[in-house]
Amino acid sequence: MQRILVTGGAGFLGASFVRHLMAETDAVVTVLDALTYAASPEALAGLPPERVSLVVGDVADPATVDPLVAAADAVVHYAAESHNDNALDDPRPFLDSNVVGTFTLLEAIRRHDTRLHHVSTDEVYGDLPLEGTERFTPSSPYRPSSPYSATKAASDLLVRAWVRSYGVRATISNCSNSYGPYQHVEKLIPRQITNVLCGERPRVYGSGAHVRDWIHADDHSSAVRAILERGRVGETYLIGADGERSNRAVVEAILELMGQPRDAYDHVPDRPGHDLRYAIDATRLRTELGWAPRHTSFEDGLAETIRWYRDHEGWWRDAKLAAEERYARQGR
Ligand code: NAD
Ligand code: TDX
Repeated sequence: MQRILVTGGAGFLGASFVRHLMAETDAVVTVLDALTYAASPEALAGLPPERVSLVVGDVADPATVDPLVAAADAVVHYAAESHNDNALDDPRPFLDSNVVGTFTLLEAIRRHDTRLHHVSTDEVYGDLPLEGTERFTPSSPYRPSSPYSATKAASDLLVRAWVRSYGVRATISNCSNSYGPYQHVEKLIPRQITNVLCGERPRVYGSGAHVRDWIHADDHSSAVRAILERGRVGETYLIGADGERSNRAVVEAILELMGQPRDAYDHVPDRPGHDLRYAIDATRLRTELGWAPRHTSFEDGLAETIRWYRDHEGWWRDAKLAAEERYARQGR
């Protein structure tokens, strides 16, 4: 039986991973989460209390982090500020949580020689040309273009340096855009679904030709577990499920699945510095670790996600109001 510390375990993906561990393993989990605006402790409701406990605290606070790392067999690090539009407005919390937070965790990992898996993003590699078939690989150069992705790149480089200089036992994953239940309504897919549910038109940044490589949160979680259990220490694994779609195509699919005309959306001013295209080559994960996604149809995953938001208005209503106030200030 493993004792696993999951930082950011009350967020969209951290909680998905905790639910995955509960269903698929006999691990005992401690969640460390600061419960920022993005957290959703409801996503942990109903899990067995003898196997999941929540510690409310900051991953950048050594006094909080050290005893939790000392008591764990492994740490999976999700905690981060995660939204690009917020980072453009106010980058400071991204430096504190993503960079200083990862540094603080690494120092505790080093003291206690605990296994670490660091959860990161494909955005550290910058973007790819819109036209073309090139994809990110584990040896793609780091070329972050936004304040958020720069802090995630910094956190990855810290992990790599702690592996090389101090021999910490860490792996890194860089995953593409994830979707599914409990994703904060500030993100593309839940924002547009809840817009339609509220009688508002979806809002596409710029031309909407920008491409993201979508993966269901459940598949992101199963990949992280495969890497934690069978990944080679010191290695980077890219996680993706061949789900490239333009933002326009995603919004049109949402509209169609929700019984609206496919063109019933608006173009709004573009995000400054907006990355054009992300695409993942997950060969290492598939061949070395034998991982494969379970959600192979994006349209089915989207339909299921739409049903979830339709059935959980009480969960998203207040967050939606706050997110839309932020967007109104940004003109998006
Ligand atoms: P999220 O914003 O939904 O959740 C982040 C969680 O971290 C929240 O519960 C928040 O309270 C917590 N947190 C933030 N700062 C903290 C701090 N200083 N101390 C403790 N807890 C803190 O984000 P998410 O979408 O679940 O992303 C989780 C991780 O996965 C992030 O590291 C992100 O970079 C990475 N990632 C996300 C995606 C995606 O598409 N969502 C894709 C690839 C990688
Ligand atoms: O209203 C919108 N309209 C729109 O066109 C919103 C919210 C977004 N967009 C565009 C911007 C992006 O091209 O949709 C795309 C996806 O946007 P986000 O959901 O904000 O995600 P992105 O910026 O691509 O980053 C996501 O994937 C990588 C996560 O938020 C990150 O945490 C993760 O690292």
